[in-house]
Amino acid sequence: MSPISRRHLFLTAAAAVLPRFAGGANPIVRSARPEDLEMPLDGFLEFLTPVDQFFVRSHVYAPHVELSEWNLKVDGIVNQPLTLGMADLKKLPRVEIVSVLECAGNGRSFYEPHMAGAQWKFGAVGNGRWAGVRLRDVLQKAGVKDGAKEILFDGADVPLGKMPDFQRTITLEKCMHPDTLLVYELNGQPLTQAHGFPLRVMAPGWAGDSWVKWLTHIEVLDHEFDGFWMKTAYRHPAKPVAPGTAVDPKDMIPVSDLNVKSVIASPDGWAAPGKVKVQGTAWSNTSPVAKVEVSTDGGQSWKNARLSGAKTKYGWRLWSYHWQAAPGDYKLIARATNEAGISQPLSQEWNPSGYLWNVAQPCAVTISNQRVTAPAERMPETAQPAGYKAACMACHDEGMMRQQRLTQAQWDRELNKMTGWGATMSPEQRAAILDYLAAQFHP
Ligand SMILES: Nc1nc2c(c(=O)[nH]1)N[C@H]1C(S)=C(S)[C@@H](COP(=O)(O)O)O[C@H]1N2
Ligand SMILES: [Mo]
Repeated sequence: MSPISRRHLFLTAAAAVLPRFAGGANPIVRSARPEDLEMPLDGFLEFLTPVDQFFVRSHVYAPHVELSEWNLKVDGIVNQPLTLGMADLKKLPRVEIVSVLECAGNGRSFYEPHMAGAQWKFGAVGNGRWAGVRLRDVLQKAGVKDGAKEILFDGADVPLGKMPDFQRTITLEKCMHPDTLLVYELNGQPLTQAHGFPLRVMAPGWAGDSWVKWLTHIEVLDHEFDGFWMKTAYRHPAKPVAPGTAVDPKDMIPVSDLNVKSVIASPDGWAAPGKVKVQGTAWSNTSPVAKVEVSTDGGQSWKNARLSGAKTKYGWRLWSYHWQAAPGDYKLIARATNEAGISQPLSQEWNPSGYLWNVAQPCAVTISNQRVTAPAERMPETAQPAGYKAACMACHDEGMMRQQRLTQAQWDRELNKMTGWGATMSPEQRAAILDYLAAQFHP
């Protein structure tokens, strides 16, 4: 097979029909410690995502910040370094923007072959009304000097073990955009601890990794930052690669803009025959959603869905389509297109870290008078090997591993990464832990 046709084969396989039933009212706990929570499918029925349903992605434990002791330092190549308290920030004009926040890794669990990382399905995304001040106003107060290249953001969170501190840079151009904010409120309430109290970055249209939480320090740089979370993590290939390829980070570019995307929230796997309301949300990057089309026959024919909910630049749209459904098994697909004319792809390009999943994803729905329910998830039962708890659970719980479906070779690489970040185990323990992980949490 030529490389081209082989790639096509893999791409088609990656877009295979997936069983649904990801629903449920409470956030789905991917990891309890540190906290990674996913919004259930029901969340795609709401215009604004309630704070207690909003997904949480924290690489480490959420720091407890006392507002009375907190301040924001602004320095680097500026005319006037600043130390600002919340009262100082609140003197600047207040700006409110509705925007989607989506993790770059949302949908990672659908990629084949699988890769390590939080195994999100649909809900590492939410739509919020954010309030705060323009980052530009703060930067102009400090006076950015000529030669500024990018801006570094750091939060109050402390790394686990020898893991590198979570620090991210954003281009000067995006920082100076009037819609890039430092926010202190979500949906009319002060940010909660999980979402970055008291202040976080809001970079609308860009993936969540740029939205640094618990912000304490802004540094204007005259060079490209070379920290781990910019130079190694959150990069994806500029050109397509074959699924499973190991790509050198230097041959990849940083993740920035989100992709145009839609999710079907309902029906979730099953509906009774008759009039069925197919509905969900659709969002994009800095180019708003223009239309959503729905297919009930696996992509052979398409109908326009009705868009509803407020039309904002960065928020998601609600959409719905009334379908007269006879008993049978169907493949439903929703496909969003943005104002720039970019549509969701019908097959997904693979990338090594599983970022920016946005294929128009077929979902299987059974129309029947007999209710169809989700199969129960099986949990591993084998006894844990010696040293496993001490080596791994010092920093995080087993939720981190339970989500993964990795090969022995991939687990071997994860163990190298973790020992590099401070996990300690003897060679015998390492061998037993590797066997256990590969046997329990495999593809
Ligand atoms: N300081 C800090 N900021 C952070 C993170 C983090 O671990 N530490 N996680 C980032 C990632 S990867 C995402 S997707 C978003 C998630 O924001 P949320 O938890 O409010 O949904 O926060 C970002 N900001
Ligand atoms: Mo993320």
